[in-house]
Amino acid sequence: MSCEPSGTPPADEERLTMAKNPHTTPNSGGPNDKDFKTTENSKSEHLEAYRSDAKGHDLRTNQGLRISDNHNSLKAGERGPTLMEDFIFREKLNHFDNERIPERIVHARGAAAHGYFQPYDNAAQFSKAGVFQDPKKKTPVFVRFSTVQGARGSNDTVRDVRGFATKFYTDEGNWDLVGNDMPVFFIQDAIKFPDFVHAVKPEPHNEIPQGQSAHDTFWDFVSLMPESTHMVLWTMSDRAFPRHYRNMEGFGVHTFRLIDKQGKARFVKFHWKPLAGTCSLIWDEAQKLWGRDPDFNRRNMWDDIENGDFLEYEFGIQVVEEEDEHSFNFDILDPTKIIPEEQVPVIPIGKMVLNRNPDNYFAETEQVAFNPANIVPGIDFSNDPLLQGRLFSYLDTQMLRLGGPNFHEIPINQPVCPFHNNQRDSMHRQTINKGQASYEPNSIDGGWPSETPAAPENGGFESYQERVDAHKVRARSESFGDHYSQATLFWNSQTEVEKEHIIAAYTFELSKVQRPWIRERVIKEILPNIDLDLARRVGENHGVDVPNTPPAPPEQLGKSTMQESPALSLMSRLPGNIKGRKVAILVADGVDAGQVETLKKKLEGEGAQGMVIAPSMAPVKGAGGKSVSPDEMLNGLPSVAVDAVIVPGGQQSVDMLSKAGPGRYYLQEAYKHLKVIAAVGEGQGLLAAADVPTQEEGILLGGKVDDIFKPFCEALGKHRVWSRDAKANDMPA
Ligand code: HDE
Repeated sequence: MSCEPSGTPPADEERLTMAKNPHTTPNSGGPNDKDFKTTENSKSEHLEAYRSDAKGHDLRTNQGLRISDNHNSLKAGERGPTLMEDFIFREKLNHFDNERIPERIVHARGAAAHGYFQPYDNAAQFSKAGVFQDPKKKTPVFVRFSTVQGARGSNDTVRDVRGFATKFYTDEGNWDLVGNDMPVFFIQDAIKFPDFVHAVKPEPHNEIPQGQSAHDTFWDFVSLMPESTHMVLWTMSDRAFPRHYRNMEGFGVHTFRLIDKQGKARFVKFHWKPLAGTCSLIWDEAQKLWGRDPDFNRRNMWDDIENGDFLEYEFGIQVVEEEDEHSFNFDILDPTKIIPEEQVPVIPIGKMVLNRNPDNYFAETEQVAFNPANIVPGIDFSNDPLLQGRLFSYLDTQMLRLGGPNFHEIPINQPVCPFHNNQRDSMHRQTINKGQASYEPNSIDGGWPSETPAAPENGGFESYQERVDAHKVRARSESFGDHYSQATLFWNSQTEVEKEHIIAAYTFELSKVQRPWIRERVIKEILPNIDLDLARRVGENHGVDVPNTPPAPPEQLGKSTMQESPALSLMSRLPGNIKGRKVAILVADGVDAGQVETLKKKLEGEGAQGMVIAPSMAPVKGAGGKSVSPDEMLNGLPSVAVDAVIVPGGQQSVDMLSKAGPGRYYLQEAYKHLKVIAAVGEGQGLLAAADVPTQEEGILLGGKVDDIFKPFCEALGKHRVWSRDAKANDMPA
């Protein structure tokens, strides 16, 4: 049977003209060093040479041969064996067989976007880095968000840390800020990283569980490594499943250095503050989303960027003068510690906007290679032993993952400024280096490429000249000995609702641990050092008695100088508006189409998205005969995927939704997940049918859209109806 593609191919002449398009090769020389300046679009302009658009082109082999039949392999007779000679078939299969590259060892699942960074006018005083000098200049960035534990195909909404890695394509080379959405880490010394990762990853004998820390090896390791306690507590909080990447904070974690034009160095912590506020899912919702929409976070980012609703973050720094290095009750080089914002405020120094989706997931998001060692003049490292280890690890891992040392030539990894050196050859070399001399100094090629002096006006990189005078030892500084005081600070800074969620998280996670001695070790030997009440509550849920005093030695308990740091609660940065929120408008035949239209418009006016949800995708006949087109179906966009629900009027519509299980369930589930619910006119009947209380905070009823809209926006600005939490926990799933 012949199977030809449908559609009429273009006439021969037309096809030939289109195919004459000369194929582009990357400009290996790049722009002239001296004249070079990035623009906001320079990364996309730079990638232009590599973009391949097959529209209007003939199908050819990789050697350029036009293919006449892409449906049948070459056989000895129509029903005979395939011939070895079929080089077209073999080339195609061979390329396909080698399509996959090793996924990242950690942070395998990710989603990314392009955008720009623009400094405010106060940034240059802290660092001579070009990226901070001109408030009018936009530097292109590429940001990849990720989960840590799961494989590339795992779920988005698992309980995990999120990676927040930013590549700034600056005029002076790439600066990678490879951070996370939590400000501390599990271990203090990089030599423990393979142990930690082996413990958290799916267990080696059966590769279970995927994307989870709720298993024996993780809890075994962390309960034997008290330094992990602070970070584990963060991961037991709702921060571990953000509502949207736009609602996450980002942190450089380590202390770095900034160097100003005079050569003065200051210690610094880097922060990303989401302009849309901090919002998380709740655990039951996150779990349901594993099945309902495993791509929840990446889909929301993709859709929002396509809709022109961009992700925005403010970049901020905490600055510590060198002479104040030892003025804290912890060591600023210890990556299990934060510098509380109330102690050293975060100074806003710029803004980042993510406004363009990648063209190709593999070429950009998968092949991007971040490395904390990629810095530019004006930024430098500290001696944090975790950071020092990372400076080795990232380059090393790219060799295997991206197949050799030329991965910097992959378009997404190339700096946008020119780069020339005497490195040569190896796998997949793209650059065709001209000239005879690949060494320096040389007199054959005029001495090029040549060094750049380090003085600020010249731009050559120079490491900060820190004095180091010490014995070579394998040891941990005593100043890293406090493992609990900041965990206690985090716990004390949570609201009651957040504390309840943390207790539930420890209870759940430990319920998945098979070995009783590991559960007991966590409950008896770790949790009481954070807070006795936390330990008792988790202990009660596991039938384990808890000591009356913290069992850790005093040096591990540390001494906190602060009782609370309000900045550590997600509630301190609620959005306050409804921008970017998804609101379900539940409809069926007979709905008041006028109200639906008004609601959609008003929501759009506030920057939110009103999604019309109906029992099926068939057009809905409105009460007055006007039809309404559904955006999604009740079980296509379930309540777990939206932020709030509104039920408009129309008796027939409400009767239909009340009769149908999915209609009632939509409201019940939204109620359980603390969502704001509003009903207009007859819409109130659906609340009664679903047994959803009507006289409560966060339930808004009215005769007209105008009656409910303002209070609806105010309630949704707080993200959820927190006062409902205790009651909702008792509801059936
Ligand atoms: Fe990473 N980490 N890491 N890490 N990390 C990797 O690099 C490593 C650490 C972070 O979207 C790997 O290209 C060591 C802290 C992010 O591509 C690898 C240590 C923080 C990403 C690696 C750490 C991070 C990675 C795996 C302890 C927050 C994903 C693939 C010394 C500040 C970047 C790769 C992306 C990825 C090593 C600890 C963040 C193996 C040895 C702390 C966001 O090189």
